[in-house]
Amino acid sequence: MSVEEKSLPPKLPKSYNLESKPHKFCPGCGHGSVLRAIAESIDELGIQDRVVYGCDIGCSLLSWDFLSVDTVQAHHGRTTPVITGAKRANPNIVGIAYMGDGGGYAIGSQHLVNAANRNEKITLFLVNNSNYGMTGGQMAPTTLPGQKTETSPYGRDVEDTGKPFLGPEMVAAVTGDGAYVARASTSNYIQMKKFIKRALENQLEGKGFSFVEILAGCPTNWRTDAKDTWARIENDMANFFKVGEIKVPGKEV
Ligand SMILES: Cc1ncc(C[n+]2csc(CCOP(=O)(O)OP(=O)(O)O)c2C)c(N)n1
Ligand code: SF4
Repeated sequence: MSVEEKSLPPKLPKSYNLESKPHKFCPGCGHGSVLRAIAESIDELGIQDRVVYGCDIGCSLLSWDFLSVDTVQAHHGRTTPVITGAKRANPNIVGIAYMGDGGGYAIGSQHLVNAANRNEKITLFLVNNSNYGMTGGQMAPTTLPGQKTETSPYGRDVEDTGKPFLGPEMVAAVTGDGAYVARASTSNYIQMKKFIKRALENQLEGKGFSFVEILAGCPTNWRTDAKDTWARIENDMANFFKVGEIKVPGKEV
């Protein structure tokens, strides 16, 4: 019996587009596990036919054919108003906007601020890998103090460039009642999936804006091996960006 015959087939989410697998992300990239958690949550909630998924500019756009759901791709941060428009036109859809920290917190940040302020009933997942991944690892609003990137070769100087941007904390401050806000990490898959599923449930219950930032690795631009990628997410990033639920409807957190 060959190795293939003896191996169990991988158990893949039903909402995956199998034709686009293996996916296009670099080995060890955090986008893959975030998208898997989104796909598993879609399956468990039975919403595959209702999802309208929007991906942004940046490595997130490599997910344009990742899922077998209705998909649209938009410019930096504009994914948020595009999905807002789809949801307002048809409130029965489940609108998901997916983007990186460059798209959400820098180049298209105005869209995040205003959608959050209006408490739009959509769900936004933002992957924070502390740099601009797709364009070769430039400094992003989330780059850690002292972190070396292509545009901060001596390490980020916060006196000069400001402190790393705290997205979920900002969203929690500007959203009204009914919003769900959390920060997750790819280093804790079970918790990450729980927050992702809750953010989708919050939209299904019609409560308010739902936002999850996810700490993730970009080993290609960080130039890290598996061990150092993990250590940076679990130690350096999680020490600065506090992981947990920040705003939950009807609950003090
Ligand atoms: C207005 C504008 N400025 C710059 C670019 C070039 N650009 C394309 S992707 C990208 C970085 C995206 O980084 P991020 O949103 O953090 O996503 P990641 O690739 O890290 O997942 C940039 C700067 C662009 N496409 N449009
Ligand atoms: S460049 Fe970074 S964010 Fe983009 S696919 Fe590769 S590891 Fe992922």
